[in-house]
Amino acid sequence: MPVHPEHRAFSLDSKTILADARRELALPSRREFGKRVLSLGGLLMLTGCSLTDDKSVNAFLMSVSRMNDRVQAWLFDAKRLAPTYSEPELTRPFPFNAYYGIEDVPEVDPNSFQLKLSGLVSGKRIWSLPELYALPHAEQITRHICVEGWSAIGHWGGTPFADFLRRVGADTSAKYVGFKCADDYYESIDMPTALHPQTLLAFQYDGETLPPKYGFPMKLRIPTKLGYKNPKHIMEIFVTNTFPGGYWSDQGYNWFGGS
Ligand SMILES: Nc1nc2c(c(=O)[nH]1)N[C@H]1C(S)=C(S)[C@@H](COP(=O)(O)O)O[C@H]1N2
Ligand SMILES: [Mo]
Repeated sequence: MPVHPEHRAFSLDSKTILADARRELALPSRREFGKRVLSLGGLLMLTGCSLTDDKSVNAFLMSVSRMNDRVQAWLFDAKRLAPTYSEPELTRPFPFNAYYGIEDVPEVDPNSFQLKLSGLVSGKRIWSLPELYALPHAEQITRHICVEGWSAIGHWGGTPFADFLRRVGADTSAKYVGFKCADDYYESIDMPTALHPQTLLAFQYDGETLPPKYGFPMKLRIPTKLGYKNPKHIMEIFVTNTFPGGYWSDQGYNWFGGS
């Protein structure tokens, strides 16, 4: 199983994780949580897992993470704004990151590019880049936080994603918005995050067309979420009620990924 670069140095040892979980629940500070909310046994009953082998430990941890998604979704305040910064605070150079090296960044041809919309969207037409560039424009200077332990302040320009979803007739009562990318990356987000006022379909970095390394032709910039929830090189956007998962969350990272 491919491992996020941060975790390449050590592997996931199910016995250690279980011992940690037991120790956590036994801590005085956690005891109340355990008593009032759930013990490890209670969690096991709820998730229907037995923890007899690595596979069931994985399934158990995944279902705890999905419970955590629901708690995070419930705690998410649709109007609370991520901090914004000023021009002098920009991180230069802004880091590049992907599951591959910079020499393998996908090359998308701007002349033939067509953004595809699918799923629960009434206006399923294709969008060219000039049409997308003509949409209402917004800018933001926000902090991108990567789970690998770095963060950087960047300046992005594009169109507010909530406006775009409404313009194309997306069913905004649906649960998820999913993204397919020009590389093998894919990601999905909950609808309240998709409609958050700072969620931006970004075509620009630092006042210029988004360069290939930062996600040409477009990325979704979500300052309320961790870096891996911000898909670059978006080729298709779909709206669905079926959980689509994501490149890293399907490998054990928490799907909600709030920052
Ligand atoms: N298509 C695609 N999008 C992606 C990734 C990727 O590998 N492919 N990596 C994610 C991760 S983990 C991070 S931290 C950011 C990095 O974005 P940047 O290169 O603009 O810093 O892109 C995210 N979106
Ligand atoms: Mo990341």
